[in-house]
Amino acid sequence: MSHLSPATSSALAPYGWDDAWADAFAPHDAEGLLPGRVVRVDRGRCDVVTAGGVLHADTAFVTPHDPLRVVCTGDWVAVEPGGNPRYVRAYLPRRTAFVRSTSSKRSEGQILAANVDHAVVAVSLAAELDLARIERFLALAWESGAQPVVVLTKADLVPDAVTRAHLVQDVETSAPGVPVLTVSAVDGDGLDVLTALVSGGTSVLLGQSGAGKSTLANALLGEDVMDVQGVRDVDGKGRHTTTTRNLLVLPGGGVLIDTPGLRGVGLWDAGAGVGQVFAEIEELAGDCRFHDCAHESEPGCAVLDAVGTGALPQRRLDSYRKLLRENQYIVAKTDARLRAELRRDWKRKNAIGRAALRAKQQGRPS
Ligand SMILES: Nc1nc2c(ncn2[C@@H]2O[C@H](COP(=O)(O)OP(=O)(O)OP(=O)(O)O)[C@@H](O)[C@H]2O)c(=O)[nH]1
Ligand SMILES: [Mg+2]
Ligand SMILES: [Zn+2]
Repeated sequence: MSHLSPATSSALAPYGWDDAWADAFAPHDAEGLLPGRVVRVDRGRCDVVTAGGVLHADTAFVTPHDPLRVVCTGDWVAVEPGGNPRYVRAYLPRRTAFVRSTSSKRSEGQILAANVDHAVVAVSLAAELDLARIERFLALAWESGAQPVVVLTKADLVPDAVTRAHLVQDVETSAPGVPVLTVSAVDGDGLDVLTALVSGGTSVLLGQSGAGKSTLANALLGEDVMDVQGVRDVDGKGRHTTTTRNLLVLPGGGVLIDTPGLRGVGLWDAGAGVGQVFAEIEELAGDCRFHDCAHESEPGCAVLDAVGTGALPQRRLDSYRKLLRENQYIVAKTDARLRAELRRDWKRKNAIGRAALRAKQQGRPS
């Protein structure tokens, strides 16, 4: 049981404070530290909302070399009651964390949001849909431990209902188990569904610059809190208007984190996430003749059969392979043992590939 006052608990409840957080905080309470949630991080300083209001604090104590252990928007922290500067002394173990690698070439992880329940991927309908990019976002979203949601924004720009339905369907086939919504901040279409979805727990808005994340945040807040800027005329890309990750309390309940647009999202140790994005492929794989089928050219491959009948789009399989490879590459860079295993695996796959090729050249069915 925690010693925290009921006033503290009720002041922090709108930010997601609950009994489990109070229990986790108990040792810090004993040291006289204050509980709070990080609502913004900016260059070594952060804003922490506490029962007594927002405090500015220094993160020097909790900024180790590992970038994944840096304090992040959404973290629950223990902050000093006073001092100049005032320090964040610890953060509570995260329930979930959205992590990406800053580039697909380098194995450097970056945490974008902590303790989120819904990872909302905003995708503009004003641009051509990039399903592979959506799959990439969703792999990280699943991996974070949050429930992913895809929100197709600017629906007013696709007035034709049939076209819209097709676009939604395309995304749905690329996102098993993920709700796909369309919204328009201009005419308010679909906002009620989104409002209901984000009214419980913490949601983070993710996506490219110009996708309309901050516009959505303002629509959900019912007031213009976040700055919004038009996309560039030349290429329709956003202007990177939002530069910090901001945590906001929604009037209808729930907490929202608006984030800066991402140029790219590299996978970060997201093997399980990739599996969930391609759940139907992993299910098919269970019916392959060989337990360790690589779905390249093996006989009795249920995945290739599904591609053959058209049940599984070739694009999905290609995308799955690409993300798996990228993920293995990133993971291998950080784990020598796995790297050795991968090399064995590649050798094995190459051997199978060569055998299949020989069989084909000799006119035998493979
Ligand atoms: N037509 C239309 N335009 C929209 C809608 N939502 C956003 N926009 C426009 O899209 C542009 C970019 O919106 P923002 O909300 O700033 O985009 P963002 O995702 O926050 O961008 P960054 O902060 O740079 O990551 C602005 O000109 C908005 O007015 C919508 O529902 N319909
Ligand atoms: Mg923005
Ligand atoms: Zn197979």
